Amino acid sequence: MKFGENALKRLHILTILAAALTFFAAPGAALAQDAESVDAVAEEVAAEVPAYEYYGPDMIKGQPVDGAINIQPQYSPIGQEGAWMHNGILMYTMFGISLLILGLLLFVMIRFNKRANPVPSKTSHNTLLEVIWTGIPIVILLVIAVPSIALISKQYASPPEDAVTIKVKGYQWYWGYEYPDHGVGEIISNMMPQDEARAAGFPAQLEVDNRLVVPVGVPIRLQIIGADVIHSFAVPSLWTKLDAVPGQINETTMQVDEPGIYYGQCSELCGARHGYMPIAVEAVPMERFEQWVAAQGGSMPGAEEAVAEEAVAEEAPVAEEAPVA
Ligand SMILES: [Cu+2]
Repeated sequence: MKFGENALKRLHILTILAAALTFFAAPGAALAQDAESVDAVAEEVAAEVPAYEYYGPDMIKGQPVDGAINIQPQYSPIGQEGAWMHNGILMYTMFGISLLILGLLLFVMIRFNKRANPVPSKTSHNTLLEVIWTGIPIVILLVIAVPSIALISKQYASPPEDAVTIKVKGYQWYWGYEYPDHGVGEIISNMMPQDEARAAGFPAQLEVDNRLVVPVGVPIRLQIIGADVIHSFAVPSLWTKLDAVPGQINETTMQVDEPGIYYGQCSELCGARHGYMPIAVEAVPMERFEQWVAAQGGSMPGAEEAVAEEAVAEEAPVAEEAPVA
């Protein structure tokens, strides 16, 4: 029967078509499902990671003020020590010596002028006096040298093993900050346009678009290098200053005591826009630093394994549910 044959053929073709459809559609459906779950996870992650907001101008610390005479306030352990060296030892020593010299000059001018002392003494040597005026300066220099050399050696001490590593790169004319421990690639930090900075309450020519965010209270290993010419990474209120030399990594330890914004500048004449490559350090508590790292798409060292374990634990019940659906 012709009709029956045709019907059979049609049925056959339909079966093949259906099979083909199933074959092609099934993986498609699976993919779609995967894409959906990936989207869901991404959304979940985005919901968990709030966008990081930089500190406002109320957090600016360690800025120089008008009419001050000492070095600006220090916010690091080594800076405290440096400030003590300057304010507690050097300033008193300089002041004392200056007063002594001024007193001696006035005494000589009054006591030994032509009217008060018409017949001058012919003395040319006085052993005791000579020993005193050689001995006292030696003692003064020794008193200064001991804490001074100790301070220098501390400034150049290697950072401890567990320090947070940040690579600082000086460019003509901006800075790059990279966080290899946290999987955060280089962040470019440019000066904020001056009118924009002023409008937001920040000091012009010191504020930047992306700050160098660091955790407080822990040592930070700064690995400093120049990309093109010699720059110098300097933040006075954190007692940090080191040249950024092309082809050579210079290492120093920085530690910030308190959360805040600390400003610095490139301190090596590096070209036309040398004066326009400021440094802004934003020191934050560790939880906030973790937030910032997450907002950059990085993760805390050791966190990746924990996340992987969690993911495995979460996936298991989903696999059990799948056949039911
Ligand atoms: Cu520079």
